[in-house]
Amino acid sequence: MAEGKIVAGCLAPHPPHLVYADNPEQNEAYSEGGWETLRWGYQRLARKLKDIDYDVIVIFTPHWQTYIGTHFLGLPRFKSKSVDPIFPNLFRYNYDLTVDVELAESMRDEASDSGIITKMMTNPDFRVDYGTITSCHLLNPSWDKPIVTISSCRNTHYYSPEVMVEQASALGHACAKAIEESGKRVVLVASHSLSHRHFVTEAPLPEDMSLEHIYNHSQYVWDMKIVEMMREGKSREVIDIMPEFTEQTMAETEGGGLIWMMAAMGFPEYSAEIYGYQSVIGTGNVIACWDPNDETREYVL
Ligand code: 2X7
Ligand code: FE2
Repeated sequence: MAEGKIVAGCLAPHPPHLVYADNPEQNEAYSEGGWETLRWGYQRLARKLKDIDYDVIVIFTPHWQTYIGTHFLGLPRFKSKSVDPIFPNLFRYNYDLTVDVELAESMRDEASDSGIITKMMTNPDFRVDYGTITSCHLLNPSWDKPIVTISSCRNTHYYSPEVMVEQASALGHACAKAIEESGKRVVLVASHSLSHRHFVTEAPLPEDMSLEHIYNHSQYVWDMKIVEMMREGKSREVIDIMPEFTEQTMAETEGGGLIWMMAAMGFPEYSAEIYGYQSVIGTGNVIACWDPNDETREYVL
């Protein structure tokens, strides 16, 4: 059996506003559009992924928060309605997704062997979080690949951002080992925004783009610094300054997704492809992809 491998790693923010703005048939709310810079960037990345031969998407989400260990989706199918707890007006999405349980269990076993507390989610009524649904929908709207969702253990809050770097890196190494042994071709997804201070009052019409803007200049400068380092292939350095970035900008990196993905990919030294940056209710969102294949890696934006 050929060795399994990670064929792409995507930083894929999940504001439910982006699904709302797309008006897919699965979502009950109706919009007049909005946030095109991000949505068009996602469409371009989704087209790239269509041309990549892969078996499964493995996604790490900060909106499945677990306090004791890391959990993995552990049943072959989950079907329900996902309602965003903060924005039920925007996001009531009927999903029906399949899970690669074999890979989920192997990642769990490797993580457990490396000392991480783990658990499989085998409750058939479990409602999959909107981070998973939003990022997966935007990267693969046809939902024709199985997924594995990995929860975010609350290390940053329980301990510190530094402990999160250690724990999420260990999890990344364990997942990479399981992927290698699986023989499968895998797309990794870190589902989150960058800076995360946000508005506290919603606009009367959520998609009114005349009211959308970055929260403040210093958040924006931090985000641009991180994006620049991604472009320069400085992924190790991005993770090194992550504790400070997370604290200064309340960043959603606190959940560990990007740390996990960079560790699993061996801290790439090549440029990340950048597909777009835009604010959603003031939060900073970049869509980026690390393509390990020198022949297909592009300069996108
Ligand atoms: O979960 C989110 C997010 N990360 C960013 C923006 C808006 C809403 O929800
Ligand atoms: Fe979020």
